[in-house]
Amino acid sequence: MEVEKKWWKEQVIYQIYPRSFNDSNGDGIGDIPGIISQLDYLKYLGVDIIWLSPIYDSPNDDNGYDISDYYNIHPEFGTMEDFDALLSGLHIRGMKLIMDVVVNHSSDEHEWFKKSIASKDSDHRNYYYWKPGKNGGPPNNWQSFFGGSAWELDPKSGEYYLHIFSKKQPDLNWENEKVRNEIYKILAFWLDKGVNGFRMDVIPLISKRLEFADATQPTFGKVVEEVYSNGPRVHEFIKEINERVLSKYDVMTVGEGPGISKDVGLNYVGHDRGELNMIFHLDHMFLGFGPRGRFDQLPYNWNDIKRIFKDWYVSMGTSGWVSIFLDNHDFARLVSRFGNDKEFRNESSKMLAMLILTMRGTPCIYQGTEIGMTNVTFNKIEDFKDLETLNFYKEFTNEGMAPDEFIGIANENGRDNVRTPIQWSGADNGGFTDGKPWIAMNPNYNEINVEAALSDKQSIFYFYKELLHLRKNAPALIYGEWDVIDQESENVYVYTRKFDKNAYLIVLNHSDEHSAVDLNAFSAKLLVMSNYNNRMKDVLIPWECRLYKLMIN
Ligand code: ISL
Ligand code: CA
Repeated sequence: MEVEKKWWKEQVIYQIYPRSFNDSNGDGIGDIPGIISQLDYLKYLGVDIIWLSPIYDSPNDDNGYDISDYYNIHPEFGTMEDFDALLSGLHIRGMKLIMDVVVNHSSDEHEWFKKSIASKDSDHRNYYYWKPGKNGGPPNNWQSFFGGSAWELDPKSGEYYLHIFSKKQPDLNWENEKVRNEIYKILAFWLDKGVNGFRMDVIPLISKRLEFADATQPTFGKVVEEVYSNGPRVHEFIKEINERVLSKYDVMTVGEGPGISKDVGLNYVGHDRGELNMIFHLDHMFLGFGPRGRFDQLPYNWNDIKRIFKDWYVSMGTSGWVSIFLDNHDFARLVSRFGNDKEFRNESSKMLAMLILTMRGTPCIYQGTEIGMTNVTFNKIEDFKDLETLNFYKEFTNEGMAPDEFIGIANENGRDNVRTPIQWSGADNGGFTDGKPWIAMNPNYNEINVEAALSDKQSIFYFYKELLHLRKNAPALIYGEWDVIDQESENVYVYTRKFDKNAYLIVLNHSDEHSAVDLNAFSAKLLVMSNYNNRMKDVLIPWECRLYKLMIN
């Protein structure tokens, strides 16, 4: 069987985290008019689909992933008119927009929750999960993703409500048909406006295991699979979303999901399942997460990453589809984590660009990565804004970890690394705002910024631009079979993509070392792109990448 052709396989996604993209009115917060003024920039780069992180009304406990009104734009981002202008601005340019839907939970400030918490007899009580405590404590031992119990006591009723994320993100009760109907109405509202699809936040978590048994697994990652993810009705619910809403439109969906392993991936995206179009699986992103998550790091290496890519490729076969990405708003900057953001920032950014744009899957580029933005170093806890970092800071330092040690770990792995604003120029605050940015700028904006990137033909930006153009016109890079040449090689990643009579050879050095490579098996080849002007024979320079066209007959 051949891979089915679909527009969302051929296009490339670019994620905008609106708070940090571009501020138009000097309040220090990126906004929709700010995005609109940069649409030509995005078009010039050559991306197709904009994934907009949440822009709905929200008390911002988790920067918009806690929604208090699904039908309104947060005033700090603008108005519905601004949104409509953004959507048409994209469509006029031949681009698309996908919304971030966060429907595993709402904000505790959503009117449903206000009614739900008002009384035990409220007709909205069962919009959420309420349980009596056990032995003077919460109903079970479930832990929240952001630390502490996943249950919060409401002193008035004496019952606890479930919140897998922060206590300001109560989990919606999908068992309740009224909740589902409300959600379908919301999705239809945005589709009727003309949006082109959805990124579905933590979608494998929407069906709960109603026995609410204690978690028994030793690591948080395993607990997620044991108790949170892939619940008994998850596929029934996703199919219903399709039948009731999505199937009536030509749109795409990408499900985000902790707990979707390669073994269950096809259940979500198999081409005959009627569920999602593709997934952001997180296996490679969770590498190095210890028993207690990202602030509890374990060593890992490139062979672990390569194994995960391989496993997913095999398990998807020609039936399922994934998105390929190495960063987003929840993880460290790609070049700081997987490349070398010091002496090889330029080279390793380009090598990683080549990786994500030549694998099988829809590439997703996070804002700022196209100019090689890096992690930031904060020196005091007050500089951090992310609730996850702040919660775990308390937890870990209460247990005796030195504050500086925690801050060091947060500077490597925390989510604020990717949330510092886009550096548009070398002007004050990197040209992001005329006011005071909501989170400190990365001070390296003098050197790393869009203006500098656009004026240098050798920049990371132009490398992305060229690759994006190349991929668009190379079915082999989109649909082609993927064959890894030497999976276990220590520093080098070599693979081919083949489709009909078209084939490419991709050669990547993912290390700071000069590394031997043997390409003699590929005699007839033409170099199309590389991140160095000079090459050595049988040796790759640190972070070198090459893309060849293979001559086959
Ligand atoms: O970043 C993480 C915490 O360590 C991830 O585990 C993350 O919480 C998970 O991938 C789900 O992420 C999504 O839902 C969260 C939100 O905070 C993230 O920003 C979002 O991408 C709750 O809505
Ligand atoms: Ca603003």
